Amino acid sequence: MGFILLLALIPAVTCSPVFLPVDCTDLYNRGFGHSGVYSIYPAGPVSPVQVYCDMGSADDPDSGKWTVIQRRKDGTMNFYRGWDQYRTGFGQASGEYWLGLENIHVLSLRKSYELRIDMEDFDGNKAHVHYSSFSVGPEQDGYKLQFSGFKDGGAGDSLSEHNGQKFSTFDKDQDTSVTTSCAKTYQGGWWYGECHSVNANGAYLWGSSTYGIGINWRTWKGYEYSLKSIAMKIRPKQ
Ligand SMILES: [Ca+2]
Repeated sequence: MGFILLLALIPAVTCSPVFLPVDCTDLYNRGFGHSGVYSIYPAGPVSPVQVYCDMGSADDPDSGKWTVIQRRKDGTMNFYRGWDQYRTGFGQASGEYWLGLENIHVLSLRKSYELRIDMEDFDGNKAHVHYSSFSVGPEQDGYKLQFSGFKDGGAGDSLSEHNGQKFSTFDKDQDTSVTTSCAKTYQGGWWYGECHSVNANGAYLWGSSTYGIGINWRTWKGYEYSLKSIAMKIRPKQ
């Protein structure tokens, strides 16, 4: 009798809705309003991914809901890594990390995103940029970066040089420079062209940068200054 009752209950249990947030905006809309580390499921229930959610501030409800896809803040994580690591992601969601090209690509398939990049120097000055659309293509096309709709928050449009570029690492040169491996020369993994105006995954150098190898943003601090922090974050277009 008890056995039959149990069997009768199973369909009801397996059919109950499970909350599988695709991104931080889904979490925010379910009432998770605090910034911090959460699990998201861009590729479905079997592959949770840890991310940092920038949920903004309570007095400005429009400021948050951002899914952080890249973050540098203290130099604890080495970003000079090969293709496999950039493909799958590395680091700690509570600190410095790279979400992974495949995860970012899958997110791009699920929703239409906008992009914001926040940065800070070692004197406490802050700047940002905003793009109204952002996506990363499939691996067979080199995880090509696509964005549009620039809005300046003081940093300038250095990223435009990287629009449409494939991703390169020291062990996979897909940049447009025929004479050099940009990833090797500038010590990062990035959508290098010939070679860069932004080197967000370059070496962490606490300010003064050897030309082009640090965390550079050319139109804000130039090639000889490495930023204190930089974070790339996405959220669905409103
Ligand atoms: Ca090259």
